[in-house]
Amino acid sequence: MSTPSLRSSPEWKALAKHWQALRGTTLRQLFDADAQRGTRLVAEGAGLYLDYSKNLVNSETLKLLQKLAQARGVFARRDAMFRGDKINETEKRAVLHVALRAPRGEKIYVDGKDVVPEVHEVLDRMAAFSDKLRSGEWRGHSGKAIRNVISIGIGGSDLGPVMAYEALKHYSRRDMTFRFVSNVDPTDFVEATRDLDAEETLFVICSKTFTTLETLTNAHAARDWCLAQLGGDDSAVAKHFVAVSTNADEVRKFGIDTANMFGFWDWVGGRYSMDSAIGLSTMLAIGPEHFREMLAGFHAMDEHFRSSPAERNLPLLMGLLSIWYNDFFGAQTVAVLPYAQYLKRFPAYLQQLTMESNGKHVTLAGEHVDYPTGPIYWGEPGTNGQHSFYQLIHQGTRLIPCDFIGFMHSLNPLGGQHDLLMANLIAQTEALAFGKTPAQVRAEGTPEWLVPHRVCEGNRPTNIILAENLTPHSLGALVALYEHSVFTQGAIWHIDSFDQWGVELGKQLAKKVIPQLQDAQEPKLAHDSSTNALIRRYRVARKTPS
Ligand code: G6Q
Repeated sequence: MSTPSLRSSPEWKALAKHWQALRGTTLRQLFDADAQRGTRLVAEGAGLYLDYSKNLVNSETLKLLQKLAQARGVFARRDAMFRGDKINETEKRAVLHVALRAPRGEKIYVDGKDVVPEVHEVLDRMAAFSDKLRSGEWRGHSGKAIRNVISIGIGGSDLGPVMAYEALKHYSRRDMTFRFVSNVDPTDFVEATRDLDAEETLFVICSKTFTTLETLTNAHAARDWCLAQLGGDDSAVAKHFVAVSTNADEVRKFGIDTANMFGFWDWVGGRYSMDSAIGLSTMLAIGPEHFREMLAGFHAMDEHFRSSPAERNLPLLMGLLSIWYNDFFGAQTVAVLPYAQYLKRFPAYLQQLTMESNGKHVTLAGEHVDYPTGPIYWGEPGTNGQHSFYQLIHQGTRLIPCDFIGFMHSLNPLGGQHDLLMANLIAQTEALAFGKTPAQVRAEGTPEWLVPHRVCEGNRPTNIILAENLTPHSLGALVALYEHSVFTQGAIWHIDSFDQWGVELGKQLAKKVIPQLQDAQEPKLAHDSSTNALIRRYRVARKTPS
């Protein structure tokens, strides 16, 4: 794909000129000039409400950003994704996480084959297995029902399941234990299993490739742990291990019966896979019906993204606003601040989705970009963050656009606590937008020398995303909102949001060093002097008892 330079396009130049004109304007002025702004710059879709009025934009900005989207082919690329075209150009793959939540009967073709029936076949198998396990019909090797599920995976094969389990804990089986092991640090596995009985434990090994070092290492540790408790009988593996993978050969080699394997496809990227069989642990926790509700939430947002007009299209608006701050204001990060304790892993999940997707330095044509791409996403649940890093957002020297996420009702109502939570969300966005002027600070009787310290300049932009309740449906819609916002940004930058060559490199790197740490013979080291010294130091320590 040949890429006309982004920065020299008329749409970009128009935005740059507009930015020059708008940059001195404050949110206070924008709100004063338009009494309806807070109800005008809002949009709704798939059960989510987006208030984007507290952004440093006016109608002209939005128009110009939409023109940019049009000129950069965002809509054509979106349609190509939904059609099953191979838009992951560096891996020559379709990008069809949207097919994972397509309703039965919809048709989406990859290489001439409708993939929707296969998706539902796997979902049905997952549901049948979940029902069996949750009802106690599926028994462990010694005949006991399964009460503990440990999902082993890493990156895209872990972050989604962990996040979804935490987010939907309210809907989960409370008489079962669900844990997640990802790190090759043995502590992760040991802590996850120390109080469990292997007779009642099922391992779900999640790996698209089934070759990932961390996951395979932990899977072997799990097998040893299991067999040690179950009398060393290899046939126990069939009752205590299932696999989620695209690689049947490796699954078989590991010793898992492929009858206990749940497949997915190369057109599902790791970070886009929580709604594929990678979400088996989610389904085991919340049950097939809730899982399907979650898929319906994803699908509702897909349809919204596909068919809503640009000015009311939530993911498109969020993606364009992100471009506005990242590329024109020079903002380097975005804070994601869920006012929901259940979403405590949501920022970590989003870090992978956003940064692995759009952390790219060349265009699809292989040219070095001359504009900043993917911003850094980070965050913590509110109100906790208010007592730590919000200081920098309010009064620091950096511009940090924030996404505030909240729910109208609590799943755990307790006195007026939910009101306090939401009051904080609302008040923070107000304070960030409008700050506290010197006059306001003085009116509080503040001595003059203290006034500059207490002034908050405001003008800090925020998106506010609200849903009625945290449900499987709203979680699905929320994740899809970010997926498509990431897509929009990547499409504007003309980068491949669906490859991850840097991650692939990481997978290779340690392989060379491992034998150099472990070999009995002193290895011949030809790294740089720092790496050589570190390896030697570790080898010495390794021989010394701790
Ligand atoms: C996701 C990435 C990466 C991947 C893990 C695990 O988009 O490719 O995070 O999910 O490296 O890979 P496997 O599922 O193949 O073990």
